[in-house]
Amino acid sequence: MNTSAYLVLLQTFLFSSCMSDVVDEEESNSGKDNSCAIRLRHSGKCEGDECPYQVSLPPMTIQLPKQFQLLEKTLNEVQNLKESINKLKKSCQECKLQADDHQGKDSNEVQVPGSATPTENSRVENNKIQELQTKLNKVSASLKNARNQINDLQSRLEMANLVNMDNVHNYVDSKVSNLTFVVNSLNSKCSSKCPAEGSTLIQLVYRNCADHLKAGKKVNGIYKVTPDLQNNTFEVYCDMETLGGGWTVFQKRQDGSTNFNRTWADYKNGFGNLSNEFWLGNDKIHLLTKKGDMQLRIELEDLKGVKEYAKYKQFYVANEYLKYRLTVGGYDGTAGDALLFNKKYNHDQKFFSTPDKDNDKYPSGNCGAYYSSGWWFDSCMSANLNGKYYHKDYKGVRNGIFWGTWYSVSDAHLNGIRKAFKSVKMMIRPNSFME
Ligand SMILES: *[C@@H]1O[C@H](CO)[C@@H](O)[C@H](O)[C@H]1NC(C)=O
Ligand SMILES: *[C@@H]1O[C@H](CO)[C@@H](O)[C@H](O)[C@H]1NC(C)=O
Ligand SMILES: *[C@@H]1O[C@H](CO)[C@@H](O)[C@H](O)[C@H]1NC(C)=O
Ligand SMILES: *[C@@H]1O[C@H](CO)[C@@H](O)[C@H](O)[C@H]1NC(C)=O
Ligand SMILES: [Ca+2]
Repeated sequence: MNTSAYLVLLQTFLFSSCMSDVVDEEESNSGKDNSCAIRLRHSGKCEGDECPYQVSLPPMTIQLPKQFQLLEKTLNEVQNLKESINKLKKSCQECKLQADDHQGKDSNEVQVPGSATPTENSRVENNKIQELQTKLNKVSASLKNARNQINDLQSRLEMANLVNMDNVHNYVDSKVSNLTFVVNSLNSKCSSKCPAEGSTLIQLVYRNCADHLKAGKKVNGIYKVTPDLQNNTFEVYCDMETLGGGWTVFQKRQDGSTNFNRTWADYKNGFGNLSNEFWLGNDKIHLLTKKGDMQLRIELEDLKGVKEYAKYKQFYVANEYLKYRLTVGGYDGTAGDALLFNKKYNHDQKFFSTPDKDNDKYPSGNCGAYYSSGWWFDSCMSANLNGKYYHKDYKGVRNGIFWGTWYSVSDAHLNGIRKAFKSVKMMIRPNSFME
């Protein structure tokens, strides 16, 4: 079991409907039984402000050690957040009514452009949103603190390896994403309906490039994203043009300026230059894909300028504990399905390997070292987009950028000549995104 699993327990308890739902209280009476699968309660005597807790997750119970006083603090802050969201919601409705009023009156008047000053109402709205944002940040920081404490408990809880953490994980993720969704939609509803608020749409959390696009950003470039409130905000490159835009790019090759023959640590944290060639980093790719609804799009261009693409409906990279295992499927495109080539060469469900870390399926060597690349090697590969950048076709070890269904493994007529590629791009976008 890993660290995030304990955080999951914490989150589950924070966001589970047992605490009554953050926004829709009217609906919380119904379906109480199945929404309340996980419980956390005091168990035993407190010593000072340290109380033992017990998490019940039928059919098992986990006894948590005492250092969980932070839970209460975090819980209170979530409670506060809940209240401010409700307040915001209420004032939002008032605001909307006034906005409608306003429109009614306006129909007989001539509006002078630029003369409208923000009403008292919208200023109040603005403050509320800022307040809410501050609170959200606080809760996020508090969750990070709680995680540190939970880290200390990791080894002891490792014994209790009975829970199917995937289920818990999914349950919590859907709760958290729903909360974020509700906050975001509430927020955009409010600021778009308020008079004189203009086109400035304030968003609390941008999870990825698709969120930035929805907020009106239409220019390719570097943006900040927070895919997971418990983790950090970081920069990504957004492709806002291809097929409606909203793509978070996590790999780019175009001129060979960045060396991809790198260590596990480099692939974990990312390397290169977001404006040019880079690998975003496996931890970040994990955070971006963990909600499980990302599609992958790969764009390839050969030295003659011919362009092909491969897209996959499903794309998920697990965390470091699971060696960044790849889940990929649902191919469509023109370049061929080189990731799931055949029984022998299949990159789905393979671990990540680097020249200094052999997690591959090849028993007598390290594919990462042999092909100078970090990749989800099988034994070894039918695709490797992190290979060496060659400026022209080459011979010898096939350690260049490789996509086995385009320039095939068995192209006899190529006479041992390896094809080089001019550019490669790997990027993701939520499946729910509407073009
Ligand atoms: C998200 O929350 C809303 C309002 O509480 C609810 O109607 C909806 O069913 C929830 N969706 C999911 C996927 O939980
Ligand atoms: C990759 O790096 C290793 C270790 O630094 C080095 O021995 C090897 O020659 C490099 N491969 C290429 C193709 O540059
Ligand atoms: C990244 O690349 C851009 C464009 O090539 C360049 O202007 C910038 O200085 C580079 N940044 C770093 C940190 O190397
Ligand atoms: C997310 O948090 C984990 C645990 O603290 C950390 O190992 C990881 O590097 C973080 N990821 C990012 C992208 O900051
Ligand atoms: Ca091996």
